[in-house]
This record gives sequence, C-alpha cells and structure tokens, in this order.
Amino acid sequence: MDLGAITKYSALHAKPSGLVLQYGTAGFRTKAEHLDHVMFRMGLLAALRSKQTKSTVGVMVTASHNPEEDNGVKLVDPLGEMLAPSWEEHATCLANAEEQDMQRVLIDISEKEAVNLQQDAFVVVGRDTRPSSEKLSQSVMDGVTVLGGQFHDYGLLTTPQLHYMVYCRNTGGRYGKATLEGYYQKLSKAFVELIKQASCSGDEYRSLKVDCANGIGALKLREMEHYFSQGLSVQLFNDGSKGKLNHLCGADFVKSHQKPPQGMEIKSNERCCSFDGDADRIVYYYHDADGHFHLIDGDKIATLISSFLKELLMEIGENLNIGVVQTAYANGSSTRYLEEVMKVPVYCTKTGVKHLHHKAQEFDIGVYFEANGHGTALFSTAVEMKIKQSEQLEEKKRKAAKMLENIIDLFNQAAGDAISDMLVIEAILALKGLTVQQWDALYTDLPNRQLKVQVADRRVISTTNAERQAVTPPGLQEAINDLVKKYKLSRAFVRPSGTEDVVRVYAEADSQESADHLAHEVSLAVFQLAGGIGERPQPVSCLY
Ligand code: NG1
Ligand code: ZN
Repeated sequence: MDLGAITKYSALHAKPSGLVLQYGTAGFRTKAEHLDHVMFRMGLLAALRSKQTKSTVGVMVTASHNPEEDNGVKLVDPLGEMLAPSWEEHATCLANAEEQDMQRVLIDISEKEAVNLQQDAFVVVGRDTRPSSEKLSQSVMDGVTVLGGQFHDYGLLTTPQLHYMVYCRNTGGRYGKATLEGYYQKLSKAFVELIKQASCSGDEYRSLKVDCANGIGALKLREMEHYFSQGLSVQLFNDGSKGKLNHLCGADFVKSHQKPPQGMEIKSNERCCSFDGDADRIVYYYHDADGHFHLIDGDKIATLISSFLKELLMEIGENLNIGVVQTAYANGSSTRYLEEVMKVPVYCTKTGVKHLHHKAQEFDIGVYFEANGHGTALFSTAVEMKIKQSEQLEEKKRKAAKMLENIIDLFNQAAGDAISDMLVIEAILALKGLTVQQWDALYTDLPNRQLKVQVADRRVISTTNAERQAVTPPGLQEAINDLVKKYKLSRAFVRPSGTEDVVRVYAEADSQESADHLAHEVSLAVFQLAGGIGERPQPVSCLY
C-alpha cells in the first residue's frame, strides 16, 4: 500500500469537515455534492475487499428512487450480494475518517480482515443517469487505482445489471457472459422460449406500458427490447427525454402515493408497470372500467410467481421445498393468502433485501419480495439437478422441467431486477392466460398507510421480531398496542429508516379511513415518546 500516494490523492477528494454518514441498507446516500470523498474511499475499500476475497467486486453509483440531486454508492460482493456486515462497518469508519486518520483506518481494516496487500484487485463500476454520477464514478476509479487495483468501467448500467456482471465474472462464465449483450441474450432467450409454450398468448398479452422513472431503466430497456420483441412489445414512458428523475413517477412514487405516474396515458384495463430510478424495483397497476386505480405491488408479484413455481414443482413431483420471504410491510392479506390458500410457508425478515436474500437461500426455491417491488427468486442446485435428470421423465414432467429451466435463466439470481421480473411476470401471465384483473383478484389488499415522523435521533427506536415490535423507547409498543385495538383487522409498527433520517410508521386496517387514522395516531405516539422535532404529525387528510 503506497500510503504517500493515498494521502496525496485523498487530499484531492477531501472530506467536508463534520460530515458523518452511515453505510445503511442502501449503502451511502445523501446530496451529491457531499459524496466525492465517499466515492474515492469506497474505491479504496472495494480494492481491499477484492484483494481479500481474491474476486471481482462491484461498485454502483446511484441513489435509486431518491431525488435527482441526491446520489449514493453501494458495494457489491463477489456473488452479486450486498456487502458483508463487518465490511459495512469498515465502510462507515472509512467514510467518516478525518483526512489525517485515513492511513490508520486503512491499515486497521487490512489487518482486521487479513488482507494480503500484494494480491491483485479487480473492481467493476456502474452508474445511473444522474448528472452527478459520471464524475462520482470517476472518483471511485481513482480510489481503486491508488490502491494498485484494476477496474472496468461499465458506464451506464441498472443496479441489477452490475450485480449480474459481478456474479458472471466470479463464476467463470458459467452463469452468463459479463457483458450487456450477454445479459440481454440470456434473459431474452429464456423469455422467448417460455412464451412459445403459451397456448393463449393472444394480443392482450403482447403489449405493456412501462414508466421508467426518467431513469436508467429506459435506456437499457430500449437497448434490449428488440431482443424479445417477438414475445412482447413495450411502450416506454418517462424515458428521461423531458422529465426529471423519479419526479412524480417511478415505482416508489406509485407505491407510496397509490396513484399512477404522471406522463403516462392509461386506458381502462391496460397493463402498466413502473420501474424505480435504478431499475431494481417494479410494481404493476391498471385502471378499471370505472376509472379506479388498482396497484399490484411486490406482495402480489410474489404471490403470482410463487404459485406458478409451486405448480411446476408439483408437476415434476419431487419433494423440493418452496418458501416466500417478506418483510413487515407485506400486506396482511398477502401473507394470509399465501399461507392459508396457497399453503406456501411464509417468513418475515427485517427490511433490506440482503436479509430477504439470505433467508430465501434456505429453500430449494426461495421467492422474496419487498412490498415496494424489490425482489427475485433463487434456486438451489437440487432444482438444477432435478432439471438435468428430467430427460428420462414422461412428456408432461419434461415440459414442466423445461419451463423451470427457462424461468431460472430469466430470474436475475444476483439481485432483484425490474427488467428480469417484468419478463417473468409477462411470461407467467401469458402461460396461465391470466389478465391483469384476474391476477389482481387473487386477494384484496387491506387498506394501508405509510407515514414518516421526524425525530431528534431515530436510533432511540429499537425493534425486535423482524421489526414488528418496538423495544425502546419505553411505553411506545404499549401505546401502539392500545391504538391497534381500536380498529378492525388492524396492525401497525414503527421502525427507524435505514436510508432517510426519519422514523417510518405503517398501519393497515379494514378501511382506508381507519388505516389513515391509525397511522396518524401512531405517528403522534412516536412524536411524543421518541423525541419528535418540528411540526406535530398532521392527519393524513391534510397530507394527501
Ligand atoms: P428504509 O428507508 O430503511 O425503510 C427503504 C425501503 C426498503 C429498501 C431500502 C433500500 C420501504 C418501507 N423501505 O428502506 O424496503 O428498499 O429503502 O432502497 O419501502
Ligand atoms: Zn432502486
């Protein structure tokens, strides 16, 4: 490690004094102008992690669904997964170190993690379409270079595409080719083969409107569409040619406001979907004949996918298991439907895809989705073995095994991926002959409301039981319990956000009015018991 060079270059990416950031569920995220030093340092850290694991590591520059002025950075571990927990701590230490402490912190990390500094390092870098992203990704590469590492700059990529590249490079090409062409071909081939098996792929299955949040998803979907156009035609909206990134559009807007994005003309019963700003989330929706808006969120996506996969598993008749992983934000109706009607076991983890991903790996088929539309399905080697052995099986079973094989190729195994999920969903709808209304009708969502409360220090709230119960501050959980009792079919919980300086409140109940009241009352309890700052929480009717 050339400490002199590190000090010299670090000064060119100096840390604004006093700024303290935390590596949270989505890496570092804040206003773009505060991030230059973080990017340089994450380049250093990625090089160390690559040396330690003797593998390619990824760095993605994006702030996903946050406003255009923000940016962020996330490290991608060798199998496409989120950074290991001990390295998240190193990331926080390194990002917050004052200039004069940088050398010591780097040496500390190298010693603690037994990094062989002589080892080569290779880092791949991707970025979204934010105006600040190009320069910030350059700072990442500066960091990698100063530590003597090599890099490949993929330039503009969706977040899941970067995960895919990392995964491909560390599995000796067995998973796929680590190029955009490789990604497009792998997914499209699987999709087109699946669609061919649909007996009822009439016109109504052939077209889909996609709101791209004015982000990277638009560019990449446009590059990809001709690869799968024989199976599906997509019409892109909010493609970045006019509007602002994530402004009044995108999956996060649609899910949290429970209304359609601006800039998209929706006729009744047309199937539509929205990506978020870095294309790792997707939600579907439509307008019914009466003009009512229907949201089909990550929970209903998980239901569609897991019921289809369960049918395929039953077809090939093996005792392979399937499980669905959700978070506390999953709609109560979805959990009930999965457990009681579909008889699929459901597990709840903490918020943040790394927790869901980890749990899903315990099953032969693990389907995980956050309600906000971030998720995928993972498959064990036992499933792949079964498919390989299917040559000897009877015709019907062989067909199911073939479908499963294509589905596995179509799902991004490295991360939740809006493009990949969209193609899986489109294929399943066509194969099952389901309209968007029939899909929506699987169960009815319980009305719900999500709110944010500002507090002086959100760490005063700690939780247990996969974030469904507050442990501290004292009295808060009791207050929530009392409020919940006042409503029917109700549930509420609070947790500190991992990506924003707020406490999130979630409530659901038998009517929208009740869910709104309950969410407001719980917000007031948080404000009073957890050190609220600023204005007291307003009733929901004043906010929307
Ligand atoms: P936080 O801010 O911790 O609630 C949000 C989402 C997560 C996840 C991360 C990363 C909700 C309620 N929370 O986390 O699900 O997607 O951002 O982007 O949607
Ligand atoms: Zn995202």
